[in-house]
Amino acid sequence: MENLKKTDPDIYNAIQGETQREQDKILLIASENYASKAVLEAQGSVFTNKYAEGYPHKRYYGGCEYADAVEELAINRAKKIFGAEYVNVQPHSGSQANMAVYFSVLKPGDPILGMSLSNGGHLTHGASVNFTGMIYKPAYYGVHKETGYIDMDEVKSQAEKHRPKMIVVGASAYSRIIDFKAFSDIAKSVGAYLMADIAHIAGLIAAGIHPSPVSYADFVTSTTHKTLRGPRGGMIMCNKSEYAKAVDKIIFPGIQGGPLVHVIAAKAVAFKEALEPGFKDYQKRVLSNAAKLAEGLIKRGFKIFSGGTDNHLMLVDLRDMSVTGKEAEEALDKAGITANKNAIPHDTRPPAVTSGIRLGTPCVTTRGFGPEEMDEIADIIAGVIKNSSDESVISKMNNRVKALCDRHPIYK
Ligand code: DSN
Repeated sequence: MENLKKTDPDIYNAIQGETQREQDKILLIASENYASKAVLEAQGSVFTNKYAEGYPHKRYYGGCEYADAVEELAINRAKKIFGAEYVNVQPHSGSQANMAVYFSVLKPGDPILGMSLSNGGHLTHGASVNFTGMIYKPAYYGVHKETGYIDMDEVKSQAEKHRPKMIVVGASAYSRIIDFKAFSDIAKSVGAYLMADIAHIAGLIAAGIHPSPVSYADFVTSTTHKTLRGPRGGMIMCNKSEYAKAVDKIIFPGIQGGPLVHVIAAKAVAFKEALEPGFKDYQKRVLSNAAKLAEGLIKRGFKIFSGGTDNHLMLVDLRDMSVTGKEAEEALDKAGITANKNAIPHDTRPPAVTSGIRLGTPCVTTRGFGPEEMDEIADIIAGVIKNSSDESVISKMNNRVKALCDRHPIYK
């Protein structure tokens, strides 16, 4: 990065600082990952210079032969991974992907049904502060207060009551397997479109270790940077040509201009990596690490919401403890563990405080941590949360974090 260092030392230093932070901390944010060097190289390539409005072989600019090749590779690899007929790899983000689906088949004021944000859903599934809550008429379902599993009876009764034009299934903080077929049956029974937002679990689905919604949902959207381990971005899949046409038109020229060809190139690289045999093994380890971390925390007296995890994340339920989600997040940060506070479904504390923390294992698994490290991390987390105001304990825990991170360098 010699050129950057010379041209802009401030940005160079920030990148160096961030690289060091990602090395020295244990990253447990469930939606993050370490993209490979190959992905980073493609994303940092000359394709950032290229305008390619339109789609392969139907562009509004000349000189798109390499952009076409890149986008076709990305599309074909994504089709192969997920078994979808049509894929649009241009969405700049998961939010843009979702927006394109809504805009392609709904009208302002149409009723929609999604998982509530407070129960683990996502902003773009109808939250009042989001465009989806402003433009459409949202209704919500959630999880059982007792079991923590999605309440399918509530999904059905809400669908029958509100007659949504679209049902959205997917979550940001849900640790159990999602029954896409059951959602599809309900959507069909009320004549609603079904959109599955698999942003969090795309990598698990790609590896075949979480059921896929591709044959059940009318639209499947995702980000590419979470468990899928690609560059920051979005994608949309569907199986009907009329849906694909509508989505393509909304993405461009509807809501986006020139595609980020450098990001599409990096998506293609990530998809190639996802088709390699090692990817399945990686995703299996993400899952076994999450299970081990949950087990380690339960063993040390913590409650995991819904009793455990079937995927890459878990919600640590602090409702019975004196420490809030906010305090836990801050104490963990001091000890070198990066995680986020998260409302527990039916939380009585406000969203800026919360009674939970969300932990995920995609990052730590990528850097090579296994079951032993998971148990040690559980021990460190327990030490920190139970002694959140004791600086000497936090400092000891920080030394243990550093030792773990030193043993597993990133980007070696
Ligand atoms: N912000 C993402 C997450 O952390 O789950 C969702 O978009």
